[in-house]
Amino acid sequence: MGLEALIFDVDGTVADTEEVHRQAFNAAFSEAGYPWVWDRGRYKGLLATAGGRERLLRYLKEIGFSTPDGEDLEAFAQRLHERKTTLFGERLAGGGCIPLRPGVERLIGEAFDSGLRLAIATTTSPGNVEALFAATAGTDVLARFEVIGAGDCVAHKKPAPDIYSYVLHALNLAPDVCLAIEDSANGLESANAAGVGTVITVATYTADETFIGARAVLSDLGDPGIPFEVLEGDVFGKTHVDVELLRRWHSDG
Ligand code: XBP
Ligand code: MG
Repeated sequence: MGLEALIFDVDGTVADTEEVHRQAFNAAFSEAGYPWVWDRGRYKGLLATAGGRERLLRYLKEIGFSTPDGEDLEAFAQRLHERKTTLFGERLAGGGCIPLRPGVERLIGEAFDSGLRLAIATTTSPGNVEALFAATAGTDVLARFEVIGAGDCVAHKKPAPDIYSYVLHALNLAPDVCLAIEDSANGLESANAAGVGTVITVATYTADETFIGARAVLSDLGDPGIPFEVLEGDVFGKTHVDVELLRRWHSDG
């Protein structure tokens, strides 16, 4: 059976967004009058928990925070996270904030033109996905994705397989005719647990993670004349990811 669909993660994979997420969290904290500042080191540790709301809740528990008026901690985290989402969207819409990663727009176009079906499997919210594309490649590029699996449409976020299972179900495809592109160990675990073979393009916050079971680990997707760096795996003589290489990884998997 040949390759039929390509599934993209968003944060770290389509764009290196985590710094913008981190800044939006800090802005939400400061605006609400809390002294919390997540520096890069702290954020790196917190990223082990996928999902911004879950990450914030974990932090609040770690620091032993109690809400001033006895509000439920989860409700508090949800409210503060909603504000962070608004601030994140405003930062993206502000422009000049964050480009798509090398080769992403090209590969979306090539995959679409060659008849591969496209989907997204992400932990972040549908609104954030739209804001990212609106600020970069445009929503017409996002419209090429047949399925957008995002945020709270599943009960358990990555590394659980739920989001990939959701996307496979929506595509009505078996996992063995799909390939995923991810940037993190959490994402790899999620895709593999759903049976989807995965290629990693490492991002700022994930470069030192361990990627057991990935088809290949690359610096990025590369572009013609701007080769990727191969960190692990076989790229069959290629210097950038194209549909032929995706098919090769798929048939050899
Ligand atoms: C990325 C995440 C996201 C972002 C924040 O994981 O964990 O939660 O950090 O987004 P992945 P929200 O790339 O594996 O999907 O605050 O909107 O949750
Ligand atoms: Mg990611």
